[in-house]
This record gives sequence, C-alpha cells and structure tokens, in this order.
Amino acid sequence: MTQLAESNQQMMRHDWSDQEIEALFTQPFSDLIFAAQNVHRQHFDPNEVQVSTLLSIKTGKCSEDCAYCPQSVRYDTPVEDESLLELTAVVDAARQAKQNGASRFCMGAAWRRPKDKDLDKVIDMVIAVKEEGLESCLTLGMLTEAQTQRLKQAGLDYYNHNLDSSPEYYNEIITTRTYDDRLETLAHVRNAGINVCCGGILGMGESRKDRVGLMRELANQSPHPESVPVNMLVRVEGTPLEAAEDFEPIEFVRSIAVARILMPKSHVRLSAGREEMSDEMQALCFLAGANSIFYGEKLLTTPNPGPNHDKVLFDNLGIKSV
Ligand code: SAM
Ligand code: DTB
Ligand code: SF4
Repeated sequence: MTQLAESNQQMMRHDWSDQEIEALFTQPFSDLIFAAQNVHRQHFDPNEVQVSTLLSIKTGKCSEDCAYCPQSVRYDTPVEDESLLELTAVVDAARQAKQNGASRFCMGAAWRRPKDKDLDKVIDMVIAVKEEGLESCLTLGMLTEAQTQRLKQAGLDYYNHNLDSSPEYYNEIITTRTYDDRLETLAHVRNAGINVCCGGILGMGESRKDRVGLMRELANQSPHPESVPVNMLVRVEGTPLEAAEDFEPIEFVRSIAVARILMPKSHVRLSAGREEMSDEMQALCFLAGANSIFYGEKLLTTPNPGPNHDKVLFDNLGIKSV
C-alpha cells in the first residue's frame, strides 16, 4: 500500500490505542512531519491559517484550583480581577478584532459554571458578536443541558471546554472538578449541535505517556472536536506550576503532528505559549499541521505576540489568514 493510501485508511478513526499513538510520537521527526503534512494537505490549504481573537469577559476570582491558571482565587498572581464586561466593551473589542483580520471571536470567563443571570448577558454578547460578522466562541466552564440549549438558540458557533491533560494525570492538576464533569459538558455541547473546541495543555510536568493519553481522549471522541487547541503552559508567577521545567520544543511540534494525524479534519490551534516560541518553532508547528492561532496582544490575561509580529511571520511564511 502506498503511504498516501495508508494515511487515507487511517482517516476519522475513533479507536486509537496508546500503543499506536506512542508509535506515531516515536517516529523519526522527518517521517512524522511528512505523514502529518500528507494528512494536512488532503483536507486543508496548507498556506491558510484560521485566526481567532480572545477576550476575557470576566477575569479572576475563580473558585477552581487549576494548577496552571492565574485566575484561580486560590493563588496570588498578577491578574487584575474584573467583573463581567458591559456589552459595549465587548462590541468595541469585536470590531477591533474584525479590523485586524480575525474571523472568530472567543469570549472567556473565569467561572466554574455560569449563573443563569450571567448567561442572559453573555447571550446578548453572542448575538452582538455575530452581528459584527464574526463567528462566536465561548468558554465559561461547565454548562447544564438547558444552558447549552439556550446558547445554541442564540446562535453560538463554538464552545471551548478543554480536557487539559490525560485522565491519568488530571488529579495532579485539578481537584475541584472531575474529568467526567468535563466530558459531560462536552456531551451537552455536542448534543446541542454547537461546534466543539477541545484540547489541552502541554508542559505541566506530564510524561510522554500522558500526552499520548490526552491525544487518545481527544481523538476517540466521535465526531472529533472541530477545533483542537494545543496550549503550551504559560508559567505565571504565583501558580503552583510557576516553576515548571521548560518544555522541549521538538516534543511540542511532535504533539501537533500527532494531533493532525489523529484528527485529520479538525483545526489544530497553536494556542497559548506562542510568546515563548521562536518564529522557527512556530513555522515547524504550521508544517506539522497547525492551522489556527489566537491573534492579538493578549490571550485571556497573559501576553501573546502582537498582530504586527504575526503579520511579519505570516508574510515570511506565505501564510494567508482566514
Ligand atoms: N473557566 C473556564 C474553564 O476553565 O473551562 C474557561 C476559561 S479557562 C482560562 C480556558 C482554558 O485556558 C483552560 O481550560 C486551559 O486549558 C487554558 N489555560 C488557562 N491558563 C493557562 C495557562 N497558564 N497556560 C496555558 N493554558 C492555560
Ligand atoms: C484555550 O485552549 N486556550 C485559550 C482559550 N482556550 C480560552 C486560553 C489560554 C489562556 C492562557 C492563560 C491566560 O492568558 O490567562
Ligand atoms: Fe477557573 Fe477556568 Fe482558570 Fe480553572 S482554568 S481556575 S476553571 S478560569
């Protein structure tokens, strides 16, 4: 069988074993990148990258204990708390994002789960963002089935809810909600017909085996999440993970390539952590099949390369933002 026929046969599987995923990870780098490029080119224009902008609509004072997160009330971090933004501030930010070339506007809130009265206001934001001609995305924490249905009715395009790590490593990172809680919210989102954005974080002290476990959980969802953010931990002072070891860049690129091979039609987002990546490393990530980024000077609370830097990078690589 030719290599192309073989990779076609591997399309859209939801039954990957750890051994198979491990074998993808351990291939020689050139073989892995070549395989990922092959898959990528069957489904996407390799010179197009989707661009999303993030806005924190409610910042800090979150009750959860996610060890990576500067917004947890339990850690003393440089984050300035802010209650839910007014609609006008969100519309202004959405217009700016559109002007900068973003096609999707993602709003994030530091909540364990939204209260219904807060959801009313967020729904107005979704409607307003869509009126600006942008796709809408939310990340608000856990949702009930009824809340998810209301978001669908409002026209929400994507909901981001990450698995963050393998189930095996999860308890080292978060104790205030379970892996199953996350899967339940993801099921509500999928059942409501909202596109699923679901990924994780690398560089939290996990092993290769845990990265395999995260990829297994993502890829064995059926259908695959439409969008898969792969975050590199942003180490923030005051969080339990502030002194995590540097994450090996080639291992990060390998992880992107594995995500691309496992989830051929998903947008794989080179998400948090770009501020610490060289342009060369980002170029390798695009070569490995990443085809989405967050654009704009800030992620939720931490810095991101600004639009000017990204414009030069995209020009150098001949990438068109979509
Ligand atoms: N509170 C909601 C929740 O946890 O689902 C939504 C916002 S939360 C900040 C969204 C995601 O951001 C987390 O699931 C995590 O994957 C990512 N994140 C948070 N802090 C991060 C950090 N320091 N480095 C990388 N990713 C981070
Ligand atoms: C995701 O996976 N990464 C984004 C988005 N979804 C919401 C958030 C990254 C946050 C990085 C830390 C911060 O800026 O607070
Ligand atoms: Fe709260 Fe989300 Fe941060 Fe966890 S990741 S502490 S739930 S804002």
